[in-house]
Amino acid sequence: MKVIEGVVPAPQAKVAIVIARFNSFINESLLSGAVDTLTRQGQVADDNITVVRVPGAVEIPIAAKRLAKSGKYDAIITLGTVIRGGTYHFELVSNECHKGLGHIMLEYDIPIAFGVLTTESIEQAVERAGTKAGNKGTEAALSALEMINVLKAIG
Ligand code: INI
Repeated sequence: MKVIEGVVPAPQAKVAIVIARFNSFINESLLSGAVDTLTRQGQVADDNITVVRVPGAVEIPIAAKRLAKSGKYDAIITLGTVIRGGTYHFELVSNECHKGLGHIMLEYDIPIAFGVLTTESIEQAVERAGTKAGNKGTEAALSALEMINVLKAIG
């Protein structure tokens, strides 16, 4: 049996992170988790990490598309927080963001890690941004590192 799986260290990797400003007090914790994981576990050089800031989750896909199209990166990590309010807006923002990124990943053949929180409340978001339910930015960075290596291994 031949098994292909990715390891975490990717010392030569170039990674772009797209982060939304909306709900920035949560997103900055996701960014800390992602950068810490890329550098300490992934051994990615600080100079090989590019951070792109956009207004909100709706704008994440177009920035990710431009980065993917540039061919300069091995993976893209997306970070943001969409918190449900009383209206249909939550579905529009989170679905557009998720769907857009899925298309870009396949069209440009580049791993895009989805580190966008979609929660019912601010409390749930805080829990997933470095407190009791872990850090979604860390998880996204780990998945990006693994996918860089698994795609390299597949060839
Ligand atoms: N953007 C977010 O990243 N999270 C949200 O929860 C959110 N809500 O709830 O409205 C949000 N809206 C802004 C949106 O992403 C765009 O920036 C805006 O509509 C301008 O295009």
